[in-house]
Amino acid sequence: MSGFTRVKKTAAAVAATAAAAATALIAAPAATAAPQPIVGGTTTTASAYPFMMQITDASQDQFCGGTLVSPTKVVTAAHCMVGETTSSVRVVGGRTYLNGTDGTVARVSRIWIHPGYRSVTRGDDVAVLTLSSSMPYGTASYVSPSDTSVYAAGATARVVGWGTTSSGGSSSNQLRTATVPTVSDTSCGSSYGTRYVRSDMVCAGYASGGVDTCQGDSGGPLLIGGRLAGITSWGDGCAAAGSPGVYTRLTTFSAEVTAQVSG
Ligand code: 4AZ
Repeated sequence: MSGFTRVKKTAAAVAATAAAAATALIAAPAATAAPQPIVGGTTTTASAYPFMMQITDASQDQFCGGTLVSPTKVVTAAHCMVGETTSSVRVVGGRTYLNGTDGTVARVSRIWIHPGYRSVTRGDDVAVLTLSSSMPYGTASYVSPSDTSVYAAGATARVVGWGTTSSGGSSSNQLRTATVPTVSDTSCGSSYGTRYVRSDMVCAGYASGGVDTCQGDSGGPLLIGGRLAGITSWGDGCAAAGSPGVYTRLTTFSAEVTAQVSG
């Protein structure tokens, strides 16, 4: 794995690593990053994104994001759940701030990790948690298997999370959101080579970088047209030109997710 690849699920203990200067701008989308204070983006609230869940340890320390898709089901990344047990994790809804004590805390009764999951760069980075109690918050709808057109290059996607606001930086106490354009398979393949698995992944970000998900955003949503279309998965660093964020391509896993949500 590249030394720049960041897949840690916690914001803590990530060594600051200077991003390599991009040597080429590949199939640059016309759009450039809007000047904004995740990396880039703006603060938001749990009320604005009621389906946005904190995945925490038993002490309610957040290490990943998740998306509430039914009152008792949360979609997140497989890599967030490696080594976790139903006793070790909690799901927190309705909490805008990492240091808040408001909202609703649920225990987890079942963890489904995609059976094919091996590592983020090999795909299958999806998991579904079953909660022991219902979350009293609005749910997100998610893409159907046939909705593959949502990923058309340049589509506006929204990301949400409490992750670090720079590569190797600190987590955001307040929930943040940003928009990023989807990137073509050809362009993302040029960035990442064989680590980009077209069937299982989709990339998003500006050619010039500047706006991206980062450490601690993993497991959280990539929303397109207001629906869950991706899961924050990996990337080489954060917000660097030529290294877009990589997300789980949810259309590929939609039927399997539905089987878990229904079952
Ligand atoms: C992470 O470690 C992570 N820039 C999330 C997103 C990206 C990189 C790392 C993409 O949670």
